[in-house]
Amino acid sequence: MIVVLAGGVGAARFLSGLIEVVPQEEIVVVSNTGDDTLFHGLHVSPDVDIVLYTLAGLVDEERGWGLREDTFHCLQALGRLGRQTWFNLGDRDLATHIHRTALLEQRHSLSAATSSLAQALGVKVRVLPMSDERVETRLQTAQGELAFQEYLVHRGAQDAISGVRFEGAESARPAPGVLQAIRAAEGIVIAPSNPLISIGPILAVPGIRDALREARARTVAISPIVAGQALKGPLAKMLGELGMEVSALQVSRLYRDLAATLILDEADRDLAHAVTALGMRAAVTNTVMRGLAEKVALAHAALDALRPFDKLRTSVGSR
Ligand code: FO1
Repeated sequence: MIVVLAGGVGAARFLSGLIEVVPQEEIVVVSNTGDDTLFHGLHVSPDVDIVLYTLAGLVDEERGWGLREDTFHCLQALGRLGRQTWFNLGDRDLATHIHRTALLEQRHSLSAATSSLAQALGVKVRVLPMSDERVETRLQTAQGELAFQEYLVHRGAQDAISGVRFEGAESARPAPGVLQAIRAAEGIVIAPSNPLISIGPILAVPGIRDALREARARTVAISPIVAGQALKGPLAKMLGELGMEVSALQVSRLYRDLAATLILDEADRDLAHAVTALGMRAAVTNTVMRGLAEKVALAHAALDALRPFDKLRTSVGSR
């Protein structure tokens, strides 16, 4: 069984390659829920939905979120009523949030709601929220503290950040099955997601970081930074604002206690020795996933990196 720690779009793209290589039933996703928020009274769980829609083959590929060919009539009608419309909830996407919210109101857990959605969408991968309890990613800016979607979508990530906090994390518990999956996994992949605001909230749930530390030898991380730029989203900007280097080497510094291997892009081959000096193995391959062939190749590279070192064909050490 392979466990994947996942944020949104980057993780979902990686997973769409992984399911071509590993049977869905043998994959467990631990999903970030720090982005979750209430819109119009509905519980929206963006990273969970991005992964579910992608695995179901229903995602809008261009945006990376939402459902393909969805319409926005309800949102327009809400706008006419004076309601906020900056978060684009499609008409069919709304069904997901209505169903999840109804289940939560009937005292089902977020895990149960996620499993119900996965089943309805025909997704066989086990998608687990990191926690059934509320953990909210909040960003410190000159405008004060902003909720994650407010920062990212409403304000277009324009504010410089001076800190990140995960409200509720201290008292949250890992969702049922998360720690067991990490302990039982043959391999763990930290997807090419934002380490600060996608993987960070998962690690902030007490117990998860410790379980991962114990599984370090079986863990590989994929750098979401390529040639000093983020594959997607505001990661490069955030690292710079927090005084960190914008490079795959910085990713290595963030994950060195959790993962034995870091997968770097070909463009960052020069950093391999510095990564090794930090105590991680470096595997170099193409990490930019444009089409399915590249996603599948990256999945193979991750699985190769999970094999013992002497079998690691992509590693710099064996060249
Ligand atoms: N991202 C946007 O940039 N703009 C949106 O209007 C937006 C709507 C949205 C609706 C449902 C959903 O599941 C995701 C949505 N996202 C939107 C993506 C989301 O804000 C982020 O990409 C994730 O939170 C980060 O992984």
